[in-house]
Order: sequence, then structure tokens, then C-alpha cells
Amino acid sequence: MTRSSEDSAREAQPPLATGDTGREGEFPQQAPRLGNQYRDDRVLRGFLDRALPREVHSAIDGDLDALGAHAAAAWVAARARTPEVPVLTQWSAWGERIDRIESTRTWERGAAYSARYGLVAAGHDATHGAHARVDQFARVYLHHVASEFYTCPLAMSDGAATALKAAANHALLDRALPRLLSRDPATLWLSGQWMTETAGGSDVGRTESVARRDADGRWRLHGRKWFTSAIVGEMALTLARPEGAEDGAAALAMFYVEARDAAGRWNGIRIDRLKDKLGTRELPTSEIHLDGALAEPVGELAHGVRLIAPMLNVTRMWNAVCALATMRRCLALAFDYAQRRRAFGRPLIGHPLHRATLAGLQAEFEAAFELVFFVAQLLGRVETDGATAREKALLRVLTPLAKLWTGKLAVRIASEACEAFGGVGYIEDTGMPLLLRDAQVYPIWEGTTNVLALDVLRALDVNGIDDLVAAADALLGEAGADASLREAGADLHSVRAALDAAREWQLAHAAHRDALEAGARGLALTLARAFAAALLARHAAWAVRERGDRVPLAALSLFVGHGLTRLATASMDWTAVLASAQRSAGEP
Ligand code: MFK
Repeated sequence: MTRSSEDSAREAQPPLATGDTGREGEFPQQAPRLGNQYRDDRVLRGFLDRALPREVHSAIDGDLDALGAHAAAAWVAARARTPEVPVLTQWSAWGERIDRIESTRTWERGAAYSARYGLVAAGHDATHGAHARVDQFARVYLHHVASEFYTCPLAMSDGAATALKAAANHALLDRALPRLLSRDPATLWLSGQWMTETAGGSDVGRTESVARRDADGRWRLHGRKWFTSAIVGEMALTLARPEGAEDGAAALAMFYVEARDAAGRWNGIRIDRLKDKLGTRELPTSEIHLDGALAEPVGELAHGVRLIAPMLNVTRMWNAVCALATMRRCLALAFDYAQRRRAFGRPLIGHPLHRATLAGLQAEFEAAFELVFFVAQLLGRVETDGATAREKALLRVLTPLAKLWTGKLAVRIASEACEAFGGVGYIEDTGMPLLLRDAQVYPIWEGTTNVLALDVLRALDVNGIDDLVAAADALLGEAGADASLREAGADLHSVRAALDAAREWQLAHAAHRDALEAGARGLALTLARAFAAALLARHAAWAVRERGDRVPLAALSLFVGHGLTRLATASMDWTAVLASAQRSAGEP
């Protein structure tokens, strides 16, 4: 958006009402207003001030400011127009199969924004060394809601760039990487990740797509992909079973596919339909058939899940950042409205229960923010070879923890934010229902909460739990060494106690796989919350010491006060009794 169109969008902000009763014929309530979403974001700015060297923060400040201004203007502009959805046209008037997708207007501008602000490129840019991922994810966080989920294919593109680098296939890197990381919209490529199939779903090892060699010895893919969110992209990474290979995940191979041939025709791809989804409706999520699509193996002709895992971990990181962005938008709107809206003789924010409700959500958000951006820091260090083996192991387990916790929290905060508006929060053109519908994708996109909780177990199976607990302990030690935090009575004992409880629970259940899996969510949520509390404590100590700012301390106190432990041991017998007592309409 140009400066002038941003200005005109800002001017389009709903007029301020003169009082809380209004004159007849005028709308008596004030809509919430958004300021510059970077300048107004105390949490983001505090994190960047602490985590980035001053020169890096200054270098990116202008871009973040522009993205923050655009975020506010785009929110107003979106409320002023009828929502758009992509349209698939499968056939031309003359009977030709064309499978053309018309994108929404916001999506048509997606490449320009992504390239201009380097939403993918910044994460791979050497200019700021190990800070590249913090730089990138600050941009993504500010732009996500305004992008109307254009961030989904950007996440896949980032994941594809990361997986191609890990596979070190130089021919493919030479061809695709400059395009995926382009800062010019004319040359920017989007990548898909075509993994989910009807038979498999999360159980990717049951993939039915087959790779066959044609008469010229080239690989061609045949099969059906059930969720392909970036079908408008130029390429994709996908999994298929080389013909004749055995069953199971280990026999799958990862392939690189370009969506169209040199003449612009689909590369053996048919789009069956667009998904009619609960939310993220601007996103042309598709079901497709691969009908001899020309493809290239990225690495060995096996272990495709292992090869695609770097992509999964990066897209899960995007999922967590986008979930944070939704939380922040919900809270910004709810807090603003609480100051404007008067009820029972005072603004909503003056009512102790309303204030406590919003402050409690804000505290959860601030803890989640610390965790997600800590993972971004770690990712940056690991990718620039500045990390120890322990830090690599920590990144492996914190990625699913951050993803699963933020996915659930975003739904809760979006739901509470709707409620904080009362009846009007249930009304479509306030934009609040959209935030709630969209939030429901975060616990599903890139793996459900349960899949992610089991992935945490997978990571703990390899690296154990001790290093995670030790890393949290070190953060607490750093925070506890600060006299001002001690004097303020920060409850670090509860954080330590939650970590100890998680470790004891894991050890006690380690030999009982069913019980361990049944409690994996509780274990994961406890670890996520306790680690986040340790990070928030460190940040609060810094804020008091360096800034005389006690606001993060307030967030820490409320967050710890909500309780950190979510451990639960389900009786295997009773869960079986209850589950088998549920009626089924017939034999499955
Ligand atoms: C934006 C809006 C979107 C719109 C709507 C979208 C709706 C949702 C649409 C989707 O479908 S999104 C895609 C969601 N699907 C997933 O995220 C996949 C979920 N399934 C998993 O995550 C499974 O855990 C996984 C397929 C990764 C593994 O299943 P398996 O067959 O049990 O694999 P296994 O044998 O445990 O692991 C194979 C190898 O991968 C192992 O390495 P080795 O071969 O060296 O032993 C694992 O260690 C490795 N691995 C697995 N997960 C890893 C990993 N390595 C690193 N990081 C990980 N996360």
C-alpha cells in the first residue's frame, strides 16, 4: 500500500462518538481503534531492545514501523469492504481444462509486500548474522493479520528453502533458492508443501502417491494430495513412494516439483476443488491430483519424512509466530474497546473483573511471546553455526512446544476477545468472528496438538529432559540474581517446582508408554509454561534493572499465578471404559 492509500485508510477509521449515549440516528458506540502496531507494541519493542544489538534494531526499525502502520490501515480497509475468497475455474467455455485460480485483492498484493519487506529473505540473510530469524519473525508477526494468511505459502517457501539447504542438492538450490529468497516481486517464488493425503493425514507414512520413471528415465508423480495450501505457488516439496518400494515412512522419498512447464501449462496437476474451510478463507487450499507430474528427487530415494522435517520445523515456527500475531491483535482491540466503551457508569477497563480478565490474557500472551521469540533466536544461532549441541537439542524440543501451546492459546484468547465485546463481538463486520475462526487453524495447521505432543516425546526420547530443565534453571538463576526481582517478590520457586514436577512425571512414566502418551499434552504444556515463565522472569529482571519498568514483572506475577503445571495421569483402565461406552452408529 502506498503512503497515500495508507493515509486514506487511516482517515476511514470510524468517527469517534461524542458520548456513550449518542444522538438519535447516530451509532452510539465507538469502534476499537488500532494505532501503529509496531510503535504501540510494548512487548515486541521490549524484546527487540533486549535481544538485538542497537545497530541491528536501528537498521530494521524503519521497516517495522512501516509494517506496523500498514497493519492498522489494512484492518480498517478490510472492515470497509466485503470479504473476498479465491475462485477456481476448472473449465474454459470451450471445454479446455484450465484450473485457474483468481486470488483476492489482498493476495494479489502479497508478493509485493513479501518481497519489499523480505518476509522470507530476511530469515536467510547474512547481514544481521544470528539475528536474521528474529528480524524476519518480527516482520512476519507484524504483517500476518494484514496479509490475510498470505503468510501460509510464505511459511512453506521458507520451509522449502530450509529443507533444500539441509539436503544440499546444489542444482536445485541454484535454481530455487534465489527465487524463494527474492526481494523482487517479479522473480519471487512461492513453494507448497504437499504432504497430507486421504489415507495418511497426520500418518504421513501411509502416503499413497507413487513416483514412477517414464521412458526417458524422468520421475513422474501419480496420486492425490488432500490439503495443498500453496497451489498458486511455482514449486512444491512433496512425498511419494518410489514404485516398488516397501510400505512405511522410511521408504518415502522427497521430491521437488514445479507447478507449471516452460509454456505455463500445469505440470500434470489437476485442481479438484478448493476447500470450504471454517477460517483462512482467503487462502486457496486445494485438493489436487498428480497425474504424471514431472518431479526430481531432492536427496536419496528414501527417508522422505526425515528430509522434509526441516521444512516442518520451520513452518511450525511460522505457525507459532502467526498465532502470537492473532493474540496480539485480539488483545489490542479488546483493550482499546475497554477504554472506549462505558457500561454501569464507567469504562469497561474500570471494572475489576473485566480488567482482571484482560490482564490475565495479556500475561499469558507475554509469556508465550518470550518463548516463541526465544526459539527464533535459537533457530538463528543454529543456522549460523553459532550454537552448541545442547542448543540444537533445545531447539528441537522447544519448536513443537511453542507451536502446540500457542495454537491452543490463540483460540482461547480470540474467543475471550469476542466475549470482551459482548454481543457486538459476535457480529461479523466487527472483524472479531473472523479472528476467532482464523485462530482455530493454529492447533491444526502443521500438526495437531496431539501430534505435536507426541513429537515432544520423540525429541525427549533422543535428548532426554535434563538439558531442557537445566536451560530453564540457568534462566531462573540469571533472573534470581537480580536484587530488584527478589525484592519485588517474584515467585521463581513455583517455576522451579513446575520443572521438577515435569521431570519427575516423565521419569515415573518413562517405562509405561501408553500412560506417557496419554499424558503427553499435560507434560508438553507444563514444560512450555515453565520454560516461558523462566524466560519472562529473565526479561522482567532486565526491564526493571535497565528501564525501571515493572510491567513485565506484572505479567510474570499474573502468569505464574495462573499455575504452570498441567500434568495429568489418566487411568488407562478408566479411559478405556469410558471410550468403549460411547455409542458408534455401526461397525467402522
Ligand atoms: C494456514 C492455513 C492452513 C489451511 C488449512 C490447513 C489444514 C491442515 C492441513 C495440513 O495437512 S497441514 C500438514 C499437517 N501435517 C503434519 O504436520 C504432519 C503431521 N505428522 C507428523 O508430524 C508425524 O509426526 C511425522 C509425519 C513427522 C512423523 O511420522 P512417523 O511416520 O511416525 O515418522 P517417524 O518414523 O517417527 O520419523 C521419521 C524420521 O523423521 C525420524 O528420523 P530418522 O529417520 O532419522 O529416525 C524422525 O526422527 C524424523 N522426524 C520426525 N519429526 C521430526 C523429525 N526430525 C526432526 N524434526 C521433526 N519434527
